[in-house]
Amino acid sequence: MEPDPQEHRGGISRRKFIHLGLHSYAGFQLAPPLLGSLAFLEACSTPVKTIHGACYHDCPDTCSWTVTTQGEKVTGFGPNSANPYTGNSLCSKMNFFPQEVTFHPDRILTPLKRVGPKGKGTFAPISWEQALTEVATKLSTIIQEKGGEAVMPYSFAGTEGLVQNNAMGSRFFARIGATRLARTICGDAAFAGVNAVNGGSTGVLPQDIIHSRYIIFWGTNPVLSNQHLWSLAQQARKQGAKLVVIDPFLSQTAAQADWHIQLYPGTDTALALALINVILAEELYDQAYVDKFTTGIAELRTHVAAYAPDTVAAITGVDAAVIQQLAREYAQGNPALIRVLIGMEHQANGASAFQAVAMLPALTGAWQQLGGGLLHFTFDLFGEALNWERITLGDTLQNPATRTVNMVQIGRALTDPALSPAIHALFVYNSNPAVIAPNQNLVRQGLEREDLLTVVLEHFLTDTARYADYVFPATSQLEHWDLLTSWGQTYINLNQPAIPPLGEAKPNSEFFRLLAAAMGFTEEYFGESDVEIIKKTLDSKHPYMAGITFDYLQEKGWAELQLPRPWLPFAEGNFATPSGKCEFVSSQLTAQGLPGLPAYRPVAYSEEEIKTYPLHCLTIKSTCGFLNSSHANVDRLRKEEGGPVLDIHQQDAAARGIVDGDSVKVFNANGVVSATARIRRKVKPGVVCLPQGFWSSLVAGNASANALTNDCLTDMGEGAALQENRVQVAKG
Ligand SMILES: Nc1nc2c(c(=O)[nH]1)N[C@H]1C(S)=C(S)[C@@H](COP(=O)(O)OP(=O)(O)OC[C@H]3O[C@@H](n4cnc5c(=O)[nH]c(N)nc54)[C@H](O)[C@@H]3O)O[C@H]1N2
Ligand SMILES: Nc1nc2c(c(=O)[nH]1)N[C@H]1C(S)=C(S)[C@@H](COP(=O)(O)OP(=O)(O)OC[C@H]3O[C@@H](n4cnc5c(=O)[nH]c(N)nc54)[C@H](O)[C@@H]3O)O[C@H]1N2
Ligand code: SF4
Ligand SMILES: [Mo]
Repeated sequence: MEPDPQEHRGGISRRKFIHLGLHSYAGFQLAPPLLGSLAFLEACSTPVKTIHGACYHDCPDTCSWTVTTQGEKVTGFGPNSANPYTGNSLCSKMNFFPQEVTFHPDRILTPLKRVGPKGKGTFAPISWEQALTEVATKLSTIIQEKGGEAVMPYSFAGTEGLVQNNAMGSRFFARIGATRLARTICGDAAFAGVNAVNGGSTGVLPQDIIHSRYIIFWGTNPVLSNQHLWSLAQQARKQGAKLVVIDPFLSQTAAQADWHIQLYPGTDTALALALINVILAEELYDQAYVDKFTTGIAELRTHVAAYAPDTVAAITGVDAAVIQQLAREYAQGNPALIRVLIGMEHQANGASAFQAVAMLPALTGAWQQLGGGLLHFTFDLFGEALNWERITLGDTLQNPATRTVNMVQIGRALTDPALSPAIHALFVYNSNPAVIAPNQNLVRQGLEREDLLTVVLEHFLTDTARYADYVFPATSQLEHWDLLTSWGQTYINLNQPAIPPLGEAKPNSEFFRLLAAAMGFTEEYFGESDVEIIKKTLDSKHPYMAGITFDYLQEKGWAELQLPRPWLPFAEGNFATPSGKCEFVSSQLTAQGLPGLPAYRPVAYSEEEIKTYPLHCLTIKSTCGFLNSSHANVDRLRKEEGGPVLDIHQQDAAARGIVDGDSVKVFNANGVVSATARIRRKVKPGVVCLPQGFWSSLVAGNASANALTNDCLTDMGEGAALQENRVQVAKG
């Protein structure tokens, strides 16, 4: 039976509890002045507990951590260094997680009801019971009058824990027949491209990067986004590996590479096809591997004839000689690894770029060596290993005929007069669409609708929560159970609550249980506890799970999937494509009537558009301190970041009379963002770059990067072309 954390509260009032919690953390660090005091003696008699958990963020590292508590106080927090992959460090965003999130003074700790205009952030506290009754009554009326599809969930990976992510929410929305949400803003386009070639995205394991001797980080910035992989790459470099970064921005990773290849944004498909052109022309490919384990080489050869280095130099802005040198070095790199993650998927033809890049290791036979091949996602391994039945129950319960809205187009969905039925109730959890979704002004216009019931489950009054009719306080990772898989490594983690929920916070799962009850739903599946869901999910006979049980995880916190070693998934073919081979011409795509080979297809702008908005604007994760929009309200991290900075080339700045440090406005038909100009050779002429993640409510001009982005979808995978934006910049 799941322990009831409330039981341990011992009747401490919410205010006192928060006070004690905060004080205790500070007390931990300021212990000496307390020595000899009564408080200190009392503290000594309370046993110290160590509780295992893991980071919940949408981050490929999924670090294991330990929390020490004394009574209900958090007295210590840090990495669980026993985990050999995530080791001795959390990241700068998370080092002070207890103070900066769980005990942050702005944390929402009671349900809130809106008392002012939408978006102003004026709320009054309300009891859980009253708030749930009001929401259930309004929701029932909407469902009765407009149908279940008038209700829409909006959630993403604010927590990656399998339970709090969506195990119970998905059941609730299936039960009422709500509009389904296509959760494609991250990863789907990348997956679609790699999947077309390899029939899945699992390739090289991240820990095997130490064996690589030629490493290409292609459109990924691990110094910020994947720090443990970055440190393993440094080990490989010490053994002689060369590190190449392909990125239109001089990222923190590019700055530390042996070779930075700075192409124009969105031109990777052309670059990859040019590398193939050179590798074929110079006979640098592995004939035996290609003959045995691939299909479509003849078509590929014909196709890449149009991508000669000279032609592609003009497209990518990368010299033909550089393209040739890269092709030669890569083909002869031994073992050669290409690391792709997410970055370039956010271009309009991002999926094609992944498709083209994914062909390279089969062409050169790199898959035959440990540390050679493509390193992408690892989530398929957990897909095989675990028993997903209780996590995906909501999907099973869904009526497949229910309509789907793409999360990328939430602005359109909330404002489109032709959408029938219109969305009348929106439930946001684990996401902050007013910051992270494209076309921010349209999203806000939708959220401003008086006839939209908006319910937000959150830790903080985010830009999205400010528009809510009701905000419910969510627990943080220190206060709830969860099970964590990973999309970037091979360890599973059990997160155990270290302290009782602060104030009146409840886990997402509990919110949906209570709302289901308030709606009069009596299905048994709403009664399942978080621990029951976790135990059933771990109940798997798959060999990867050998010895990994709930009890084991409760004791240790983490476990590595028991994968066969050496891990060489495609050394002898065995691709999960329909042909079982690496498909240069994708049969899965041709079966859908799509071109089987990737091609470089630039977005066709009119001359007028190019003249009005001459600069390509990237809106990337260049902030070290934020994770998407999370932590953007933490003073320490915001101070470290300063405000939003626009990287601009000297030439483009001079043409506009802009000097380093000037205030500038970046604008297009979607909106205007204020920033400080930075002229540091980080971008090529014609390209500018803004960080994503800042909350509009906390920056000058009340708008952040997504005020400039478009909600158009990528070529495959229905992803978000967040980096395909044209803008103009002016001083002021
Ligand atoms: N500090 C920090 N860490 C994070 C996050 C964060 O917000 N902050 N977010 C987390 C999340 S949700 C994710 S998905 C991962 C993402 O991690 P990454 O895969 O590293 O993705 P991004 O940071 O989006 O982009 C990586 C790089 O791709 C480059 N890029 C943009 N367009 C192109 C292009 O057309 N071609 C090429 N070759 N490169 C391009 C960008 O300039 C950027 O430097 O990071 C996670 N970790
Ligand atoms: N312009 C531009 N836009 C982007 C990107 C980009 O590179 N450029 N990157 C995109 C990518 S890759 C991604 S993944 C998305 C990410 O977009 P989101 O998934 O919306 O990520 P966050 O902004 O971090 O918001 C997560 C929210 O979940 C909340 N949260 C955390 N834990 C819990 C919990 O247990 N319960 C509840 N109820 N809430 C919780 C946090 O407080 C936070 O406000 O953004 C995308 N948007
Ligand atoms: S955000 Fe990523 S690197 Fe930082 S602690 Fe969490 S999992 Fe680790
Ligand atoms: Mo992401």
